[in-house]
Amino acid sequence: MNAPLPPHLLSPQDTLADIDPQETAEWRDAFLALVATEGPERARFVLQELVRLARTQRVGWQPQLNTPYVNTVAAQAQPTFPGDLAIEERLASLMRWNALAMVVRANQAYGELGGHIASYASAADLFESGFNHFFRAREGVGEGQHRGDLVFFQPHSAPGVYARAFLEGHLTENDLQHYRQEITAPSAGAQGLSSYPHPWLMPDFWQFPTGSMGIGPISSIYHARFMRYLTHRNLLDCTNRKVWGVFGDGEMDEPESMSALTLAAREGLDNLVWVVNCNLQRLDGPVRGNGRIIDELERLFAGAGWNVVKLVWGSDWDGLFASDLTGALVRTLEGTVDGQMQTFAAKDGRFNRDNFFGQSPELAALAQGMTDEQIDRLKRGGHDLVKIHAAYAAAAAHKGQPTVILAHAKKGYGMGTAGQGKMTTHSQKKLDDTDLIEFRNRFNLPITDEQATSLAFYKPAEDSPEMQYLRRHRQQLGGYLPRRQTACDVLPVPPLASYAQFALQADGKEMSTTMAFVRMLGTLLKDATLGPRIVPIVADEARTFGMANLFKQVGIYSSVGQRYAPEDIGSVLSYREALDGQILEEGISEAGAIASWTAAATSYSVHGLAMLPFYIYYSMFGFQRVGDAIWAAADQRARGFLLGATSGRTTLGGEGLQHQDGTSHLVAATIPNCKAYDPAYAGEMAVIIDAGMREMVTEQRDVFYYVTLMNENYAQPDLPAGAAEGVLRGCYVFRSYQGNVDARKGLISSQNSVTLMGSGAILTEVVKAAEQLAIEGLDVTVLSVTSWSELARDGVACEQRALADEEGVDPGTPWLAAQLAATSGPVVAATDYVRAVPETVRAFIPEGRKYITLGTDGFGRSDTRAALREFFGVDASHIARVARAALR
Ligand SMILES: Cc1ncc(C[n+]2csc(CCOP(=O)(O)OP(=O)(O)O)c2C)c(N)n1
Ligand SMILES: [Mg+2]
Repeated sequence: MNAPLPPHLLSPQDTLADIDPQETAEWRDAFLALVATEGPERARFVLQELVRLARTQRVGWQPQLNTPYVNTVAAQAQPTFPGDLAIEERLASLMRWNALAMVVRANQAYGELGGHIASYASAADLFESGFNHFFRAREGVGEGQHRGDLVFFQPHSAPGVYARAFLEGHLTENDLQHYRQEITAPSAGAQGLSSYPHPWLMPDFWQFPTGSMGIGPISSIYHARFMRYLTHRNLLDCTNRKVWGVFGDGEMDEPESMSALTLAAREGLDNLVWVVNCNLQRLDGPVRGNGRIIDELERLFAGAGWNVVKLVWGSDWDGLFASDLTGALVRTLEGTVDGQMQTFAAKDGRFNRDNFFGQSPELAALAQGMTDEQIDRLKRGGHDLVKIHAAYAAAAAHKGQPTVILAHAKKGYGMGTAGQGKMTTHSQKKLDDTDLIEFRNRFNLPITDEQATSLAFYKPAEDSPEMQYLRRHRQQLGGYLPRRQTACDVLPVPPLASYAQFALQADGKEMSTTMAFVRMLGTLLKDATLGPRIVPIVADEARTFGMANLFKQVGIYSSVGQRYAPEDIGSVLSYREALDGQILEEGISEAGAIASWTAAATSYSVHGLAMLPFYIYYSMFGFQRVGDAIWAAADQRARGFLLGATSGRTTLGGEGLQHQDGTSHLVAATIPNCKAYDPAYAGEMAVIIDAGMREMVTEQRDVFYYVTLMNENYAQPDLPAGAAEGVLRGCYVFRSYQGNVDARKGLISSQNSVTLMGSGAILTEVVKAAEQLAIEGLDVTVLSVTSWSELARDGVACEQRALADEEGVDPGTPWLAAQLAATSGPVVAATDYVRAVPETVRAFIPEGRKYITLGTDGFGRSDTRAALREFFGVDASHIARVARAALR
């Protein structure tokens, strides 16, 4: 029945044979005597000395990262349970029931709605322990008030969180009836409950969007680190606050889940606790059917430097382990792989007596005193409130390291033959009458057969001991949770001219928009009020973008200061790390940097302290590389700047196919609260940054800005008077060129005007094309497009209003159409992005005007800018050629 672990999962010493048992016994006895007489500290010393000797003798000994397959907190070391166990168990049962009823009801009504029962069924006790004893809510943002813990909830266990909010009185029965029906709920006077935690959809409730596996875990690490940053920079004392994350064992397979473990350990984030619900199953089947996920995660986390607390067995196993004098029980468990353990979970007590305890006479003897029912009810650690509390308490008290609690559970716990431990349990959302009554019995729910089969929600009387207990415990922990709050300070933004005059009146000076941005940022950082709230973030590219001067100016954040003399110590650009350093240098981890940005960009809500992050990166490694994380940040209502530098497919010259971004503006346009700009000139960029800052930290709107920057140096004109509105709305008339009168006489076509539009670096090619065409006798108007997506949104909004045809509502004219109204001739648009970007505004080109788009479709490649622009057909001569052709 039990398969031993495969050899590659064993450490080298596991495979060694005992060739002299008598000698082994002597060593063993000597060691046990040492522990007994001298105590564990002395024993540890001697072991360490032996290890040192083994290493000097090159015996090839390696430490084992796995501890035995039992609880880390020994029964004797458990603190007294500080609650009323019976009440908490009843409460957990009620949460289970209401969560189950919510999902099954929704699916009875509309079979397509989906939802999950089995995950929360396995996690209910893990959630409840947190709610009753550990998760601190925000009391307020005043002096001395606790600002609350951060809790990341496993997304598909959301029904459990709704069930609790229902008992706490924050959601109504009507709301529960509209689980997964956000759109239709309001017409029934209810709040629709989103499928997963979505701050965008439930802005007063959910804080952290976790629906996409892996993003919750990495985000929780960077949020915990950001709390340290706020503390060390003396902006906000976060020392007594924690970040809790409840995640699935399957979710640990996501690269994002794992990628920042060493950062958490390196930074000593003892304000971070992960609870990994090791129910041994994911969606399709076992997480590690042929191994043990708890062992694997223990090795991984321990190796990464985390404190690991294994929560494997419930209290009723304590007696079994104590009676197991031969060690047969632990040995058998360690020889049982998860796939088998899942089968044991799915079967009844009788099966387990025969097939688990029946494996050896020693085990059979252990089970002798138990009925089949008792065997069936033997709890895994993740279902035992006392053991969970002990593990959480150990985690909360642990200093110097983040903690992971590996909680062993049964998926679909209590769903009986309908779902517990079943391969298909993840997606089960229907239960028949017998299953419902069995569930009721299993958890002693105070409901009738009729209530059970009709899936009646159950709420005890307000003055019942359960409800009083629930309220009292939450009061002691500062209030209810999750609750998303937005009260924060309003930050003033300095006048634009005070930091960007050089850009607004550039007077033809050559510079790149990246250089202009960095210069503006350097000045903004000096602003007494806003400056300290700015969070510059880089992913090992500060030098690429000419930001090295900021190292010295504001320092790089380091939780340990700088413990070395930097090689470039005498330089004005010296690499300076400091405890109160301001720059977050995330190394080569765009996933980490975007998580860091999200933490800063949501600080206004998570901490009640407005911060303003500027994350500057290679634009290719943003929406394309970590697009889902940006989507989650949008869901979390982030406010901040993303700066896609070296943007476009032809401005980056030699870097080639995997560095040249031709699509980020296309993706950015799909995110409703992202305002994306592709300015050509420093003056335009300055106006955009100014407006963005005001919108986000002064007016406090839930938008974020994506601004692309280039590294190409060219002459920067003054921002034309009155252009600011157009810059923000998406375009303005940059310049008009009168066709050369002599040349005009020679033109064959009767049409002699053309309109050119361009954005970003390609605007310079458009301008050159316009100059050429004017020499040839054409009248040319050039529109500088700063945002295709804003133009498209504005156009669509006008179109929608026109279609709605509501009385008294003026649909308005799309901004683009209005700008083009004063121009004539065919319209040619060129960008450094795929043609689909300028295509988004085709509908708003005035009727009868030809519209031709040029872009950089296809893979990028390396060559000079000139060669690339010619290759993609976005250089001046091609633009001019197309304009001429359009006139024919
Ligand atoms: C990025 C991503 N991929 C896939 C999914 C779909 N999905 C949701 S839950 C789940 C299985 C989760 O298993 P586990 O983490 O073990 O949680 P459990 O339900 O077992 O507690 C999957 C595949 C998702 N939400 N996000
Ligand atoms: Mg699982």
